[in-house]
Parts: sequence; C-alpha cells; structure tokens
Amino acid sequence: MNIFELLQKDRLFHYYQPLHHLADDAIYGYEALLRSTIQSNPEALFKTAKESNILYKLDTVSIEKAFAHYSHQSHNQKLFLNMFMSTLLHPNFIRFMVSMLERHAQSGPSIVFEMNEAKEEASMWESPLLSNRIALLRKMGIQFAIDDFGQGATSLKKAVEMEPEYLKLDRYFATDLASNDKKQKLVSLFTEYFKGDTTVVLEGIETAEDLHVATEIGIDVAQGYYIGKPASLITG
Ligand SMILES: [Ca+2]
Repeated sequence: MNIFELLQKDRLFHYYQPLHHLADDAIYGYEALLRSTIQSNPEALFKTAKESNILYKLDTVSIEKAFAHYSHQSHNQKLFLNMFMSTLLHPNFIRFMVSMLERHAQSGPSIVFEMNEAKEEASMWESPLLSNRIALLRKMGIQFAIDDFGQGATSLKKAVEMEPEYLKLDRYFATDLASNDKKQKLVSLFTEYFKGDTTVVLEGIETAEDLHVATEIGIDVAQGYYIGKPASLITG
C-alpha cells in the first residue's frame, strides 16, 4: 500500500454505527469507523500508518472528514470518534481542533473522543501533559470515553483518574450476557459504580436476549450488530 495514496481524502470514508439509548429507545449517537478503498482491513490501515509515521496525519484527516460529513447531516446526536493517545498528545493537536471547530462553528455536532488502550501507547496515559490536554478539550465542549473498557489491566485506574463522560465496556462483557451470570454481575457492578458521573455503554450486543438483559441491568447506552451495523448512510 502506498502511504501517499492512503492519505488521499477520496480514498478514506467512514461507516457510522448507531449507539442506542435503552431507556428512551432512541438513537443516542453514532460511532464513526474509518475505512479505506485501498485497504479493506481497518487494523492493517492503522498499522501501516503507524509504521510509516503518519498516524497523526491519518487520525486528523479522519476526524476532520467524519466531522465535516456528519455536520452536513441533519442530526443532533453525538459523534463518537476513535482516537489514539499519541494524537491527543501531539503538539499540534489543540491548534488543529480549534481551527476545525471554528470552520464548522454553525453546524458541528458534539464530539466524544473514544480513547483506546492500545498496548504500544500504554505509557502515554502517564504523560504529564494528559490532564491539561483533556481540560483544554473539555473547555471546547468535547467529551471523553474510555474505549474497550475492561480489556487492559489498568482500565479501572484510568477510569478513576480520567473521569470520562463515557465508559465503553469491552464487547467481551456483552457476548452471551443473557446466559452468563458472572458477566451480568460485573456489568451491573460497573453500571452501579459509575452511575451519575459516567454513562456506561455496552458494545457488542448481537442478540435480542443479550439486549434484554442489558436493559434489565440498567445499561444506559448499547451498541452492536443487533442494534445497528456500521453503515455508510446515516438514517433516522
Ligand atoms: Ca471504539
């Protein structure tokens, strides 16, 4: 894959997967998932970008593209954007966000950054710059989610320290939730613990039974193939 070709804007696009608010039975927001016409595997896309030292470029092109596209839709639901910690900590990132928000001042949706816990970026969570970055972005109206929560060993510590507006539980917890007592207990514990300050999102709901149990447990927002697959068109 040619990296210059990769970054051409017309090669990149997003699928949008809905997040559903269970109590209101309404669409709560959409997660933008980056895709490329020349590399069908998104993980390989990010891996190539990382190896070629263009991850920041790819991440910001992606954010801008999703934001602009979403701004043209007449939706007021939140836009969830996946983000690498290295992007958040990049010296130019705040400037990039200020200028992007200015350009779309009239029509921009509210944004939630989903911070993933990629192993190779684990040490960046300890960066002394992090809390300042988060505070600056919050002032711009941006909210934060910890993505794939429960996968990394240090998740709990991050959730306590970062006080994210959202916690997206790893799909592991949703799989066979209806028949797995232990998973139900854990999901219920997280929901109870973070109640009030943090909205808990359960990802990976794939059956009616699992959705039913998630609702009974009191999960706020759910996402998964059973609720809606990633798709190119925003509807609803
Ligand atoms: Ca995500």
